[in-house]
Amino acid sequence: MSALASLVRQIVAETPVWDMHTHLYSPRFGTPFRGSDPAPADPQGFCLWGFDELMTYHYLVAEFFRVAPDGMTPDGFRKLEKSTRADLIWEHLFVRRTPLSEACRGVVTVLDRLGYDLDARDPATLRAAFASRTPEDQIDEVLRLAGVKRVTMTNDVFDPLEHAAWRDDPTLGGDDRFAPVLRCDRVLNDLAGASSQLASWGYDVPTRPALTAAGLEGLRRFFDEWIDRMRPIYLAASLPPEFYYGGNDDGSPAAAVLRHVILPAAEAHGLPMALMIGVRRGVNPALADAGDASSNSDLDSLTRLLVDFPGVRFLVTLLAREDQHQLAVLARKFGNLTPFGCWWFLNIPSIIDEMTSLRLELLGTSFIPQHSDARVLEHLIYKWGHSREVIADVLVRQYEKLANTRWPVREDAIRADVTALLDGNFAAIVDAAGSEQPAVPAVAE
Ligand code: RAT
Ligand code: ZN
Repeated sequence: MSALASLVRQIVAETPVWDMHTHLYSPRFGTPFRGSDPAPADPQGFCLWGFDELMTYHYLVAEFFRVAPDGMTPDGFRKLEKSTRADLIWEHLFVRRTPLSEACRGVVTVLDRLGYDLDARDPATLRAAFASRTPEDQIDEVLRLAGVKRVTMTNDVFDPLEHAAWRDDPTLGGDDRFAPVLRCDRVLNDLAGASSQLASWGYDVPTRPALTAAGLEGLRRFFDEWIDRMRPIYLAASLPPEFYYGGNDDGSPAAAVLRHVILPAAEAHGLPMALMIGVRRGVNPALADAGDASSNSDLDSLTRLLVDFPGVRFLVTLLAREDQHQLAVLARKFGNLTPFGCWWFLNIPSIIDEMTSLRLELLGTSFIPQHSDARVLEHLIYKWGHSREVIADVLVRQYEKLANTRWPVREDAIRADVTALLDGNFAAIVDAAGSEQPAVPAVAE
């Protein structure tokens, strides 16, 4: 390996990351597993860690159902104890087969980095290794091993349990290691359902039709109140492939709510808006959260949003591999668009390599190459470990091409580039948005 290649690899390996999209929660949200900590577990808790959570991750559930024993149905599987489900997945994906898929290899990386027994065929040995830790010890150890300085949560304001938790304790977002994000899928994808939910929580939102001026104003008041309560660092939503925004009020309720409520709220509060487009939910409903797939998105709709809302910073990730080039081209045209991450089914080394190369070639370092989407704390170890290797490969190739000219490729420049990619670009977007924070205009009555 050349000296330049090893320097780049070392810098990528040691630069701290701000993980801009995860489904992790701080321990303030309670944890269903306390390991060796004698405090009582909270079965409804959101902070997930440990062997059983790792094994029952929906990525692995989907893979398990390709090889599950005859007669095992998703419904029957869900009714089993979590530890029984974990044992089954371990048996079928790790003992009877070699763990070659990315999600399986990820578990192996986690066990390896934590120093647990890789020869163990008995899941009880591994379960006990995790159980010897407390949640706080594990958080410290995982953040250290993953080189992650801060994670970003996904706080679903329409999830009844999470909604209740924030109502009871508005300081939930106060753990600096876990930044809050207000996620609002439901109001975009099921407006009628979201409106009746809000009405049942006592908000003055007509249940149907919600798209009157009064309904939109009621929704806006709800968002203003919850932005003040949660203090999110950005607003976020995932959208289906067929999401269409025509720049007028002829389209779907989702387009109207974005146009009249969410994007104006983002602008008024100085918050970026993350859009994750291209998920086709529930193609196999029996598999529940393991049953989603992807399809191509309408980039013309995204273009119209960028034209109509130049004052909003958009963080965008798309689920279809085929859309990635067009997204990068669009980012060359709009400074308020930052492509981020290799989302979900794209978070595999071969595609991270392809996407990071094309983004680097079209955008220089002005993008965010990766987020983890971790749902279980220990995921951070493999998602970042594997991604860092690929990001380093891509950078080495590009720096070596430069170094083959007489351009001096210096260590301080490499450090600055890598810091921008893994932390600084996102921090700048969030900070810039935060520092703008214009006064929130009163909603017209
Ligand atoms: O990657 C995932 O874990 C998915 O289940 C989704 O949560 C997706 O990332 C999302 O945020 O909607
Ligand atoms: Zn996610």
